[in-house]
Amino acid sequence: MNGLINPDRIRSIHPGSAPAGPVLYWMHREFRARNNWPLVHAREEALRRQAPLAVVFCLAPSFLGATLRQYDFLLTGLEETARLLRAARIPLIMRSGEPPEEIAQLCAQLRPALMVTDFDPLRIKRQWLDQFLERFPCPVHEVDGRNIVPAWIASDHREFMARTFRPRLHRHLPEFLDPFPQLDPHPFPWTASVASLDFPALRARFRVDERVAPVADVVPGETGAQATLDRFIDQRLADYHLRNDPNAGVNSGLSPYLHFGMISSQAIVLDLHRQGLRGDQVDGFVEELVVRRELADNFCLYTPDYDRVSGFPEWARATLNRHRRDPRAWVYSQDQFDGALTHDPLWNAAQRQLVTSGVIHGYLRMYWAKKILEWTEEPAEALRIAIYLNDRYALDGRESNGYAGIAWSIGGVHDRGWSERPVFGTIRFMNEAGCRRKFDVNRYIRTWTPGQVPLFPTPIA
Ligand code: FO1
Repeated sequence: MNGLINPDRIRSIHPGSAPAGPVLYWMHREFRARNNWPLVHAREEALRRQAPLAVVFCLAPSFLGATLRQYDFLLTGLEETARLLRAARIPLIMRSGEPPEEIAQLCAQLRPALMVTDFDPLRIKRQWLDQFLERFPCPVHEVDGRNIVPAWIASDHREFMARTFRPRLHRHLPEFLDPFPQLDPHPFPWTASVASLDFPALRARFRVDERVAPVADVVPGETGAQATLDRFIDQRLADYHLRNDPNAGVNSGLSPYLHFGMISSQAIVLDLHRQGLRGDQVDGFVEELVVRRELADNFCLYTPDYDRVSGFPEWARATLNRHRRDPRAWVYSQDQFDGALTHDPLWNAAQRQLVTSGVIHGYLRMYWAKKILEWTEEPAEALRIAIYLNDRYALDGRESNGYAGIAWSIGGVHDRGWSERPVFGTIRFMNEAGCRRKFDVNRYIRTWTPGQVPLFPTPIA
């Protein structure tokens, strides 16, 4: 390899002539200065051209139902990243508005030699990039800063099971688990004076729903992410076999940071190796961190309708269809689910954990989504409600991992058929008895619904 980055991490999205000009990195998924391959590549390209380098962020007026909770987390973390970039003499230019329009206007001023940007398989991000290029067709390199094995290398098609995807990934890992270079100060100073907002001005532009408040006990940003990882490794990893017990409190707490790209999964794995950590607990954690997450990007990259019933595998669509007329013992509206007003104290507790803490425990998220399937008139409505609630309250919603997890629960994505039953057909079933075999359900209910006596009224006839 000629430089510091494996060229397979880079896709040239738009060739075109490269006039002399600065290099820009449009950061919209990997909100970090350290261990960031798109930034490493942008810097290498700027060095090669002896050109200035700047990072640009555009605050979108809305983003998949995000509320103040997620925007506050993102911007607070981004302030720290801006300081780290400034220490490397790389300015963070900030704009607000529709990203394709704003970034194109900025490029019309700066006439960059090259735009580097984050890979993101979500529909909205493909649209941003397409609309940007319609307005300003400049050379664009897309770099996968999210996955250890770039999504287009891991597989060139949709993988239907982790079982077939895992060996592909493990085959490529040695080649892509290379160390990140340090972010040294950039030698070619940024001299252009361009319009850029500051953080108070950005916050003043908020037009988001403020009813979902920021979460108090999670510190946004790269330092908070690293501290959370260190605490997990020191205090919880050894007990990670208890990860399916929501009362055990052994999960890493890293999902909000991974969602906003404030920590790199590759850097986490390199950290584990550097500390000589291995064994079943580490394997279990890496399975969640690498195999499941990179499978989720594979799902969204190769399934354009990843958030629709039509994106479910054929066997799942058929079985759900066969049972779409089955009577539902309970039927709830979006508002009843949102208000944790079902007959089921366990489901209500899971919803309150989501609303209160911005995260829902992994095992319970499956139960939570499956019950929405069971208690709605039809699968499309269940999928819509589950995505709406997850995107509205979860700090780690609005990304491939969330869409794949909900599609697994409701539509058998990355799963197989099980014994047939009403409503679910052969979609894997979960119920409270199953949860009671795994963990202390009453304790979890008490934790998340203080004062609520578990009520079991008679089902709707
Ligand atoms: N990316 C942006 O470039 N600009 C935004 O204003 C923005 C808001 C936003 C709000 C909530 C959220 O969950 C994500 C948001 N993102 C924004 C994108 C986001 O950071 C990435 O899509 C995820 O990190 C994907 O993993």
